[in-house]
Amino acid sequence: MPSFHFRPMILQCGKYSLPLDRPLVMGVVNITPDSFSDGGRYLRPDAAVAHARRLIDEGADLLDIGGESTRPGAAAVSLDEERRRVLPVLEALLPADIPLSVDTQKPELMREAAAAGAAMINDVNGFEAAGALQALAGGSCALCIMHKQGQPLTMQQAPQYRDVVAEVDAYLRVRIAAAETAGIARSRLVVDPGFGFGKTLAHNLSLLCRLDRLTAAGVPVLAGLSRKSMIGALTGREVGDRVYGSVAAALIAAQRGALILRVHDVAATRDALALWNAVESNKNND
Ligand code: 9MG
Repeated sequence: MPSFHFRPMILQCGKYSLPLDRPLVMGVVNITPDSFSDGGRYLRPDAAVAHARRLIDEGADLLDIGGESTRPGAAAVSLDEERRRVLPVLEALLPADIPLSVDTQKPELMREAAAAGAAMINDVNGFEAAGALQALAGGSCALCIMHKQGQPLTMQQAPQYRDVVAEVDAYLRVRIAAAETAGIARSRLVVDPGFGFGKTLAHNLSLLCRLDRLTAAGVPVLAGLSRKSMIGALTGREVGDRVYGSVAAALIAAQRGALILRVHDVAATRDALALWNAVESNKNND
């Protein structure tokens, strides 16, 4: 935790300027029939909005709304279908006055979501699609640049790295530079190692252990570990039963410098962070 005199990074996130003086909790809102953790539960817009409001009540600092599953092997969704799922939920949540992120890989939807009031675009494809960075260059919304190896259909078959931490770090730095070249200020950028996206358990553990290395690029790090297969592999638990493991993983990520935690279980994560924050703040009294 930063000390009292520490000047926090500020993330420009649409109309919000978020001081990153403590890790923020990003609640996941999946409007998909097939997400690995909660697929189909919130496919109807009113169910998704009600779920989002629950996450806000639990203390979410921001929400990530997605209309296309990114789990390994997931079916692609057309632009029209993704738009039909995401935009009504985004619009219904704007009055909640909380930064809303849209998880999409499609430049057209990035542009439409930003125009509709999204404060962040979260792209598991690192804004590599033609026109993705340009779609956002003129505005103020934040960009979460995530690393993945391969494509969702096959990415978990045989991921390989010589040095996973160095390679992910190098990729993220290249994408930061690409965003800056496209005219996007560094203060709008977030990076993410992409746990589970073309990574074995050993790769995920190396990245979590050395997350501090990724913070050195000077851009806030987002970590998404919640309910992932890595937690299942380490605890032996099914996806609906991974809350404790997910909270532990989020706390470890925060301790290693992650400033945004993408989670399904907002209340549980907030409680764990409250304890950590209290202990860390107490250091200043010593
Ligand atoms: C959409 N999505 C699923 N997992 C994710 C993760 O780990 N990070 C980000 N940025 N997005 C994710």
